[in-house]
Amino acid sequence: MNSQVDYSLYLVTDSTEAILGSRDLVDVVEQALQGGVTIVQYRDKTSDTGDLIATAKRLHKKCQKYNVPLLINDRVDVALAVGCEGVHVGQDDMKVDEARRLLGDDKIIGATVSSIEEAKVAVERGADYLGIGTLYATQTKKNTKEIIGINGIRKILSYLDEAGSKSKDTKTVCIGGVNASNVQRVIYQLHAPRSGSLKPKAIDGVAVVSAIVGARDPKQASSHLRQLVRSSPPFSRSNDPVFWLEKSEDEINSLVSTADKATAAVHSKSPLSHNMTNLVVQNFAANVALAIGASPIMANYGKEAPDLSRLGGALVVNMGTVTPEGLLNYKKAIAAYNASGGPIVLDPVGAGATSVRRDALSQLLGIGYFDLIKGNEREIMAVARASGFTLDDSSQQRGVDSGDSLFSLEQRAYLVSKIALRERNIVLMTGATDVISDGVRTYAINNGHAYLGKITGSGCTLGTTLSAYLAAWPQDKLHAAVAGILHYEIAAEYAAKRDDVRGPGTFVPAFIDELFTRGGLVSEGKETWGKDVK
Ligand code: 3NM
Ligand code: MG
Repeated sequence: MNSQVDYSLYLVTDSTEAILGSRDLVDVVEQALQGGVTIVQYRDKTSDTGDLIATAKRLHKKCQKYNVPLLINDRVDVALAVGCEGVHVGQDDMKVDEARRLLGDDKIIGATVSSIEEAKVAVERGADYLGIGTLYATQTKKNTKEIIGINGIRKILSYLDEAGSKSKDTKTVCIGGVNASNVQRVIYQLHAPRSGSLKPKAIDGVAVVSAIVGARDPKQASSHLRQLVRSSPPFSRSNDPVFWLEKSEDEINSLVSTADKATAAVHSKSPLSHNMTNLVVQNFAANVALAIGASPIMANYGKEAPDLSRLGGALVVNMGTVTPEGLLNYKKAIAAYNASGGPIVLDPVGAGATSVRRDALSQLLGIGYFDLIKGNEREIMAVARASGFTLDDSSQQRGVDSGDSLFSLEQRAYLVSKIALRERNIVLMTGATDVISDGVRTYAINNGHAYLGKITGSGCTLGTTLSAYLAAWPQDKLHAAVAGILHYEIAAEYAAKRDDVRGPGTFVPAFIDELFTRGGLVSEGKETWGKDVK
């Protein structure tokens, strides 16, 4: 029976004044059933046993009407008295195998876990599904043990994936702070795309309490959640990933023609490039955006973001000067752009340099989806760590400028593609050779000029450039980003070659000119392109 259970929208009830209020729980659950919840857990930590059984019986009648399983939190005796479909046990409750002996093989038994060790034990004892939490801090359950975030859930999913068929078959839901504003992103981030014949283990559903029980209109809230759970988030890629390809001449030619089209699209659409950026580069970034044909706005106040996010442009979050207030502003803007589907470029400037920046980066990765993350080698290594990878090299970044490479090109390509696969986005590691990947397709680009390393803000304004390309050519964001890099770096080459350019100072105005005039001519620089990375 368990294999047929639909865990996708899992309602956990709450009878407290703060969430249920003075309403009748059975009425609220019936409305949630009408809205489309797929499974219900009756969770009541305080009522007397007689009342628990009476309410559970009423709930069971309603659930049966909608053909939805009813589970009881903690109380195996209540489940037995009611004859409902199963129980959910916490770490301090009856053990899964003991509950199994009392309930039999046909009943559903779920367990709360927040670590790999707890998951291992619950699977061994025969749990049908795991409730993994706490995802995000929640007012609903204040005594939760640990907030584990997206990465904590991913670690448990990867463990289950690799620990044998029994653990692989165990279903999973995540719990804690899930609501309409984050549910699509959470599900997206907990579904690694298929790679070859392997289909990595993904979350089977989300469990919510307050987003439904605490809603003014529980029916409307659940039907909205159900619709969100079953559809892709606004930022999801329109095209399915294709597998890693050896790039042929044809493919390179098609990339060139896409690059030209994307460049033309930037000019014709003149997309908004909304920069939340640092004090050092604001003016330069605005000039670069204008030169490539985009419309810049430098707006660091998060409250403006919902309006700006609806204008068809893209957001750059540049962490160059991170402050607590700035972080709150970023979060508001990220939520707004994720909601509208407008692309976001994350530029984690100096991310590895201080604990404040590392912490800010993991907070941002935990609360938002970034279509593209760009940085130098050290910044991308900090991104890898924040995304849950363990790296051998423990060296911390010293400044915001990039030093010599620690890795071979192949290693950099591997790292970038792994992060992109996990984050389901595009990752760009800049350097003498830039490496960019969406986890499946990976390119190395050798364009650019050493002067870019001698002026301030060349990395930041590349981020600005990429935002305009993602907004103008959303149908293939990876190729749009490659086009943006080529436009930017080929312009730098032309500028550096000019007779009037004698050093970094004269380079800057020449670079802006070349960005402006060479904008439509990406294919001209084709002969200088770098080789693809295998
Ligand atoms: N268990 P909301 S968090 C019942 O982490 C429960 O095990 C949790 O409520 C755990 O959806 C939680 O309102 C409450 O955030 C989740
Ligand atoms: Mg419990």
